[in-house]
Amino acid sequence: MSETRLITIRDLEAKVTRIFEISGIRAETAAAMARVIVAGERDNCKSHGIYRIEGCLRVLRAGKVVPDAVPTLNDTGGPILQVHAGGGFACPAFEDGKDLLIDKARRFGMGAMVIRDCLHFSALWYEVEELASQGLAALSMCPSYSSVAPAGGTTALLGTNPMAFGYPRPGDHPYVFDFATSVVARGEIELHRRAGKPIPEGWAIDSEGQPTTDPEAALAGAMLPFGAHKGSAISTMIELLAGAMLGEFMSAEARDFIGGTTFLPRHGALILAFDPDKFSAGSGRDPVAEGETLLRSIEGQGARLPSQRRFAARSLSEQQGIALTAAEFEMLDRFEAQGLAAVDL
Ligand code: NDP
Ligand code: PYC
Repeated sequence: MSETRLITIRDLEAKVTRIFEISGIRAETAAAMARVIVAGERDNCKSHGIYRIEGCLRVLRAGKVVPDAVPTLNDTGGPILQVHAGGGFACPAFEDGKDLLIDKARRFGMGAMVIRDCLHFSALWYEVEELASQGLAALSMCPSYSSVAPAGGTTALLGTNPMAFGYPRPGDHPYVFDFATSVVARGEIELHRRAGKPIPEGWAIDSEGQPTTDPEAALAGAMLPFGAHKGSAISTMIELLAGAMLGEFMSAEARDFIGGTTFLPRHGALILAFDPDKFSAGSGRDPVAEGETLLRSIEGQGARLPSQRRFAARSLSEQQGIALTAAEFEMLDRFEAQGLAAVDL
């Protein structure tokens, strides 16, 4: 194990914000990106923590994302809110639209945020956790770029297509799960490649369609959906709901537009928020209390709830700071000193 040093959440956020600002990103976007990335690092979600900075700088350097895009809100008054990210990063678009989405969910019982033409590089739990913390149930999903073969197929067509769900809990962190519909996120395979470690069997096939444990061959071939045909169907649903239905790219078009899978993809995103009180109206039952009964029964069996590991990691980071390796500090210092010049295309 490499030795680690601690950095406070605040100091890491300031450092990551500076990296993005000196790389030409407008200040509000840089700050929003830093919040999301540092939240990933704080919660020990390494595949979407500071490791993602390099990918963001590379798309910037390649001119594949608009660094000064200002999200614009298109609210026609109904339950659907459209936020045009203008080819910029998704996180400021979500932040700018979030309050209106919450208002809509409270007013109509449900609200939908459609983010158009964005670059979504982050974990989705960040979005649903914010909404569930306001007492709403929430679902978030987006396509990615073709890197996953459908179950029974051999060629990358679907994206890693993540989906996250949040449900409020009284006096506690909300219930949140968030996963790629591939066996793992692509970032996880990339981290194995960098560490020179083989990937477990069952994650991917090579470009000949044969099972592989070589991360390089996996990245060149196709990842596999989780749960065979079931994950494949959920992934397909995400292509349809958050791609086709929105009039935004599906993963194949996103890959063609960006020119491969070496840069982060551009596409749309769909975030849904529901007010449990409005849905349960007239039932005489408390939807959050009912949910709590179930969640406690799960815990009562000794099973862990999704996000419990993450919340425990967060609590530790909040108490002691975030532990980073010397190599990670060196990477951050290099990015801070050199900006876009620190990354290769
Ligand atoms: P993981 O498999 O690491 O985790 C999936 C979920 O399952 C988490 O909520 C996790 O909670 C929970 N979990 C894990 N183990 C258990 C267990 N034993 N019991 C109960 N719950 C458990 O996630 P993935 O590798 O699939 O995805 C990682 C991230 O990648 C996600 O945040 C996703 O949003 C992101 N991603 C983003 C994409 C994008 O386009 N922006 C594309 C693809 C992925 P916990 O965290 O507490 O372990
Ligand atoms: O890890 O699969 C992934 C991913 C794609 C885009 C952002 N994360």
